[in-house]
Amino acid sequence: MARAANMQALTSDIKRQWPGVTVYGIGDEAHKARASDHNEDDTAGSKAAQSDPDGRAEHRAIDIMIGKAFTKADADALVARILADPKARGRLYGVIWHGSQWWRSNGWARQSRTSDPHNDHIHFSGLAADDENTATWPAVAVKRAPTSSVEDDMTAKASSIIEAWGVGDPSVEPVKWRQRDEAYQAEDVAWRKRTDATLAAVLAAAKGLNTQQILARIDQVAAAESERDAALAELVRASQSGELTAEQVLAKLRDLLPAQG
Ligand SMILES: [Ca+2]
Ligand SMILES: [Ca+2]
Ligand SMILES: [Zn+2]
Repeated sequence: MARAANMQALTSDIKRQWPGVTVYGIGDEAHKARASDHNEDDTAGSKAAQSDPDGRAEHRAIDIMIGKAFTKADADALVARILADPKARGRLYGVIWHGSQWWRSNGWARQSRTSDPHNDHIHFSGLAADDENTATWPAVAVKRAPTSSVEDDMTAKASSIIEAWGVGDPSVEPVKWRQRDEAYQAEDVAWRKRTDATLAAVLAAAKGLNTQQILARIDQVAAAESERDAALAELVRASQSGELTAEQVLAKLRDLLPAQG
């Protein structure tokens, strides 16, 4: 009696990701009455959904129970990640979760499941051909969203400032902006490069800003008044000398880049 290594690897990865989660394998009495991957193959009288010719009794289905350690939101996200990952799907025979089921035999199209909807657990059936696949299941790992930080906050603030500056006047149509951009470029490429370099220095000084994104925005409206250049240079000097904090640099930048209209 054993769980196929493929599904043991999935079990281990899930338990590592959600310590305390309950995972069942071998089926209960109800399962024994019908074909199920919870029933072991190579076992007299056992109704396994899949069997292989290796002579070893194996079950290939696991049930991941919803509970404190593994919430419905966790389950929703896990199923989505698994189904979205061709490698993960390739190791599976079927998935049942919360009124839906996806089967290899059906090309992994979602089908609704009204009877026995599996609202309190995910059912994963492993593919018999992958029994010996001991590789990890990268799709299990929760991809952490970027952590909220001072830097992220600063980037968001700077983006909104630039946004307000660049597109602050909704009456200015995109085409007009594009025409203006082209004219500006023809006018004074060297000036723009100098301004861009100055701005890049300012933004690099203001730690955590998305310099590329901001420069792209600035590039669109690059040829503003040349006196701004001097003000920015002063801002660079003040930030590099430590006279201004990153927050103060942002505040000054806001003043230098007033919203249109
Ligand atoms: Ca077997
Ligand atoms: Ca096997
Ligand atoms: Zn099950």
